[in-house]
Amino acid sequence: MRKHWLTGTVLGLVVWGALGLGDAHAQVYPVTLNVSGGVATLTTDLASRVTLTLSPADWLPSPTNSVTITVNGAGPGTLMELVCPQDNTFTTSACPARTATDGAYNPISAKQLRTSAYPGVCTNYDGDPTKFFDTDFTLTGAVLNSRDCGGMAVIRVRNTGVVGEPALGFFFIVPKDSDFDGMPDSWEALYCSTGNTCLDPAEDSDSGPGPLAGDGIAAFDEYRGFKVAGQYIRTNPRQKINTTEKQKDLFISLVNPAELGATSLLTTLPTTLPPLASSDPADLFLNVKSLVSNSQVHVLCFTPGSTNTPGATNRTPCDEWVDRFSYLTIIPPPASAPAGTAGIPHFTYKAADGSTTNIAPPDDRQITKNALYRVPAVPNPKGVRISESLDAPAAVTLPLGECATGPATGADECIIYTQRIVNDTNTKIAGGGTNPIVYFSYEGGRWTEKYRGTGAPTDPEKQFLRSRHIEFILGHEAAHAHQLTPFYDLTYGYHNPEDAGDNVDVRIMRVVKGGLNKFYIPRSYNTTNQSCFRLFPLLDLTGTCPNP
Ligand SMILES: [Ca+2]
Ligand SMILES: [Ca+2]
Ligand SMILES: [Ca+2]
Repeated sequence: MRKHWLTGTVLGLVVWGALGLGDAHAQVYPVTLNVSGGVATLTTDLASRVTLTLSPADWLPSPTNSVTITVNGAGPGTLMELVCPQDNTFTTSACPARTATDGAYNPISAKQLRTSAYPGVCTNYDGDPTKFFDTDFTLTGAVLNSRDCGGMAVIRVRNTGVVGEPALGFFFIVPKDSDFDGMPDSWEALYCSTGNTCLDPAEDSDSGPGPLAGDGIAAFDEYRGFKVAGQYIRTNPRQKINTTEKQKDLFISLVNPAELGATSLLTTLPTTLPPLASSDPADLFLNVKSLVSNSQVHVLCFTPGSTNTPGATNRTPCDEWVDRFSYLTIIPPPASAPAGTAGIPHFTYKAADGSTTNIAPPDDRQITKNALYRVPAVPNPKGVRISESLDAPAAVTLPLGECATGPATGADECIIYTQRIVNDTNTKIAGGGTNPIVYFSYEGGRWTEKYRGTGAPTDPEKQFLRSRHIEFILGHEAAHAHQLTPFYDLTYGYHNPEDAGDNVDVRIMRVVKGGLNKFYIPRSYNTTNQSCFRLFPLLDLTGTCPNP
């Protein structure tokens, strides 16, 4: 299909430039693609009179995000078209609809100067199957509209009024991508000490924490980005300058509640958590975020204070990763079991074909369904799922959380028993009678008093302690998903003693002493545990971390 419109009839749709009087670096120059011996190289015509200017100049695509293109140096007869993935097709609007038989289209691997049609919408996002193979852009006059997180548009400008115009017209890559690897100059420049061509699209060289590089997500797919809690983000593929910066990205999802018909306690606890000081913020995931820097913990499909992907047979699954979870049941212990015996968690999943299973399907929790560059060592990186259970038998010796100590790519599932945590906290509060509450967190290598009450415990103080305890258990179980335990202790198992001040301490410490009811609740992981952080199973060669 070839569509044309003449400048004279739709002049208003083109934004005319001022003959390239702006900053030359902001201009996009036409490129010619040459393929020799299977190697594609671009020739950029820096002498071209015809260039493009983008507004905004540093624009990067994300769904429904658009950029206005100005043609500079154009003469009469200018026509701007989108080069479609299909052979020899150009359009001034939308490329023909693509179907499963077309398949995805990556112009970089195809070594062709055409617009991309990457699978899905973002690296992770799988919510709209009708967009799975769509061309990543449409054109409306001079406005290029993105339908993808990180697509590559190729624009052709025909300009018969310019002397020496190439026979096929001028071809431009938008956003500008000087080395034709799918990652725009402006994004690569964020990570390059000089220039903008330092990244390899297939590389996975994120550093820290821990000695193992990589997070299972290739640089291109980190550029293309993710839909996280409804927002489109790009992640950091490697450090630039700050060598202490942590780069690996951790994806986590909370199901609250996981049981059918249950009412989540997390819809109120985090939002009513009283900040004791502005420097001591309330955040359900704060403990987990101490593992990697705050900005690299991505909580999928999460709205604070709401139910998030609650368990229900007909629920709408979280559409930001492959989520096969359906609901959780706790099978009660037999009547003959000793008091305090825990029930057995029983997960139900719904596989891709709609069948029900009690074993997590292999693709469950996959966070890179649409990845273009699979990392060979980690072809299917997974996120962590934490399920909230409201199970609360009378006994208080039951676990407050559970997580398989398998690797993050295994079939592990984490549970936090919020009602048990609340009950346990209440018991500890009641155990101190009317003694004032004192709260400590572990900071700078020692327990630090953060708050001291002045009388009998108040409701906000009680709520605060419940919330801190839930934060601790959530961080504790997430740690087990990543095996952040440096050793197996005969007394404490895969934990530290309760006074170590780490998120994998066996439990929080509570001491009634000197007329005070003292709560010691860790909020972070120690450096030893951080050094064991991994996102996928690899044998630990240092001997200081547990092997998968
Ligand atoms: Ca590039
Ligand atoms: Ca990476
Ligand atoms: Ca990363």
